[in-house]
Amino acid sequence: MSDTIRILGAPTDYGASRRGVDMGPSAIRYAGLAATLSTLGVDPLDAGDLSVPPVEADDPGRADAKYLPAIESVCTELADRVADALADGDRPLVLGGDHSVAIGSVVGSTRDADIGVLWFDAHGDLNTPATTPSGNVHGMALAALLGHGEFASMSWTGTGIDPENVALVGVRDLDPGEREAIRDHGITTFSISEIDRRGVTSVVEDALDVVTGRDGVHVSLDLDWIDPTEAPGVGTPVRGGVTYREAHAALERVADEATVRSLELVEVNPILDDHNRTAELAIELAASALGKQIL
Ligand code: B3U
Ligand code: MN
Ligand code: MN
Repeated sequence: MSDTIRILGAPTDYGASRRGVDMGPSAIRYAGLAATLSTLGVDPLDAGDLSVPPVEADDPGRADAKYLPAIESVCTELADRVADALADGDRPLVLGGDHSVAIGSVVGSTRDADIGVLWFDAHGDLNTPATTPSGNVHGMALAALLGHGEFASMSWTGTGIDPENVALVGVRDLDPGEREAIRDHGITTFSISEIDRRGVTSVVEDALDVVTGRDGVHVSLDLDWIDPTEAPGVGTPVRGGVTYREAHAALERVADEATVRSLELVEVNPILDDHNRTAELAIELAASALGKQIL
């Protein structure tokens, strides 16, 4: 793999109930993404944004999976763009957008490979249209990738990823149907309480044991994983997240122990942010995940 990071913006908010995450890619670029990546000795290649029709122009359609056809079209294109980047030897860095874009990133990343998925999130994103409390597809992205419920019959979400190669880290807000999904499908899940008890490094090492040893790892970083005091600019803030240092420690372990094949930064909402600090944090954490050295 070359040292080029191919930046792909996916400015969507179809999967979220609040406007603003569609501006995430701009906010992250404005906060200095390319300059930070250059200091790591990698070559940032900005491939621009996918074209996404404005949400106002579309009807949400079914209440239990809002904007699903629009999400399908964005994710189908994103999957191709991610797979193309990898085929050219570049590493894709996807900028969301709400977390539904992960359906495109992971489908693309897994197309010609056997990968693990590390999902850092306050939420489980394991709802299906049958269990969702909101109808928002960002709360279903991981379930879609694992082919749960109705997603089993949708070809555009299919990855063939084994639930054994997935780890969910730092969750603190699960819906009843998501708890059932974790139990029924045996998804390795580390709650925020486990991080409290054992420390983030030990938890992330266990998560890495689950997801490594294949063609690399896809890191899906939902910024709401971090405490809202540090990351206020997210669509659905949940109190009690990981601290700034814990977040860095976690992603530094990922860089040390895994081959990061693809990465995504999602749910940055500049409308709700404080002077773009959540976008800045997203960049810093990407740098840690890509092997930034302090000394
Ligand atoms: N679990 C809830 C809330 C939620 C999920 N992801 C985010 N919020 N960002 C749902 O709507 O599925
Ligand atoms: Mn999420
Ligand atoms: Mn979340």
